[in-house]
Amino acid sequence: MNTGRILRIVAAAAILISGIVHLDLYFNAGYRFASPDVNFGRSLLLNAIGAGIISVALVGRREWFVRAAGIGYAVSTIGVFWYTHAGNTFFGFSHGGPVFDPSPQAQLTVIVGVIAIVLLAASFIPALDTADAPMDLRFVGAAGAIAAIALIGLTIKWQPDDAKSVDAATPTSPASTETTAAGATTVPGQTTVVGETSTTVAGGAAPAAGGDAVSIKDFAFAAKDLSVAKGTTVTWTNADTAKHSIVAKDTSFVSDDLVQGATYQYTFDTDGTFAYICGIHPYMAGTITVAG
Ligand SMILES: [Cu+2]
Repeated sequence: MNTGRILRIVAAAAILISGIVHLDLYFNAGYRFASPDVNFGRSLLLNAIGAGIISVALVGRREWFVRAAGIGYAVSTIGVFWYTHAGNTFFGFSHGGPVFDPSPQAQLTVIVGVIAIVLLAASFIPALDTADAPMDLRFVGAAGAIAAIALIGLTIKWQPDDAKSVDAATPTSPASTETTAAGATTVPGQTTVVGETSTTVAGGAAPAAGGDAVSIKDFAFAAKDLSVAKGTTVTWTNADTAKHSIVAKDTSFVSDDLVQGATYQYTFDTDGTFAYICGIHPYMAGTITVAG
């Protein structure tokens, strides 16, 4: 095995890892539904599929454009990471603030991306890129199978987590209702969220009475884990300058992005523990436990 092929195989592994991370993010409701209007998940899926195709091609082929595609994948992936962390919006996703706080997934993606760029760039040095012996097709097939198992298999592995939380939170008795900040409207419940409202409280208008409060401050929910009685309306208030949002793991409630001072309310009419995260910073997590 020559140096060029080793460089390409290690780069292919790095790119495959990046693709798997993006697939994992796709099954993370906070990223997939980072924007209420745009399906950010499509760009995550596209990234994962592209990573799978490019990594298999890199194992089997040494053409310059295959290696260039690998570099292009890594550069554009890191580029989007940088772009969204600079306050810009990509497919409806924005990091939403000037704070540089990459998630563990983002850190891993950047590291493997840099590895892929360096190795593939090195493969353009003629001394390192001696011609391959003809590739054994079984080897290419095995690489393709590994990529397919990693991408499709892990897809299946991660689905039950979403399904589980949906099961746990599916209303069995009176369905959940959503209330506007004015407390006026209720939306007859269904697991699909319809018509929830988040409001910008310009003058600091008091949220509807009787709700339990969760403040969002310093990129954390407080209280992180809240227990309420059935029928309680919980009010989240964003005290940070950065935008945050509330996204139930089962997506039974999803707020718009909340600017500083904005509130979001949801009435819990079903027993259970409801995990949620911030759609912009998915490492921000909390739970609401509802007991009759
Ligand atoms: Cu946030």
